[in-house]
Amino acid sequence: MRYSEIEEFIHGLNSTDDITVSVEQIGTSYEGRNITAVKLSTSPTNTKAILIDANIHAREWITSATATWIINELVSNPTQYSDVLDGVDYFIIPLINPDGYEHAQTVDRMWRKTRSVNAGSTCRGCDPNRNFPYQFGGEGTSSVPCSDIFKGNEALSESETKALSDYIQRLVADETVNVLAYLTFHSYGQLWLTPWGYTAGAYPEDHEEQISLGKAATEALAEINGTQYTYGTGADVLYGVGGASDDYAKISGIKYSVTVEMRDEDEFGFVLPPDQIIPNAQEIMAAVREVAIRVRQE
Ligand code: ING
Ligand code: ZN
Repeated sequence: MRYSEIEEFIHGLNSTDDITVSVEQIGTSYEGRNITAVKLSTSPTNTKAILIDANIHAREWITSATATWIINELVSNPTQYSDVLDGVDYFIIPLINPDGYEHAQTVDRMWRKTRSVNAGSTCRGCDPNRNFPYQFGGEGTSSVPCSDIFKGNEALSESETKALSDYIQRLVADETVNVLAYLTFHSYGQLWLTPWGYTAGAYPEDHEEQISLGKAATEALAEINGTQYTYGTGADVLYGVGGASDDYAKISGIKYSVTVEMRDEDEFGFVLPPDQIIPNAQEIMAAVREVAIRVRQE
């Protein structure tokens, strides 16, 4: 779907007796597009919640397709997903970088960054997953505007990362909401990446719990279609990254924080064929169910 179709889909959602859908604009992109969050709730007494975002990197199209599939599935059949929905609210931002996404849709399929203008450079944008204010400018970042991992001139320089950061801070400060998990949807590689992502060999005090959820979620995921995921800290499994959103969510007080690298391993990469959208989404739903089960136990 294009940005406008995703917006139409979101704004066309309706609450029913079984599920309440609330749509909120949480920010505006550099080029003026809406950044939209969807809240799903099956009970006004819920406090526990899971926050999900997708497509912070423009070319990772499978991620917004999966987020919208999950929203549609939960809103259409809430009673069939009681293990996902009971006692747990969802805050889902299906397209956090709409400018980059539209650029990838129309001009450059491999675009990754935002689309902001960099003073003194003809290269646009920064890597939004290097732009958060924890370990900003650390490993795996660049100060060169033309780099695909350009961190930006300062943390939260981008309206997209500011919108997400403000939203995280608002939810964390809300005494009626207890956000216990943050999932940020990326592709590709079939990886379940836990904090810390900023450097190898660094672990939060609850590392064992992050890992036990990673094991449970990736095993449940594999049961759907046999897709194998690797789990571990982002820096141990991949490479160290400063200023990423998962570490920022963790340091902001969200217990479980995960970068989910969806299909595939390397055959099609970012250009995943459309016939893999639903199988990918179905197996990701199984992983989300495991996160919900864990969150319910907290
Ligand atoms: N990968 C992530 C990136 O931002 C990552 C990998 C994220 C590593 C967070 C460690 C921590 O580079 C993709 N596909 O963007
Ligand atoms: Zn990514």
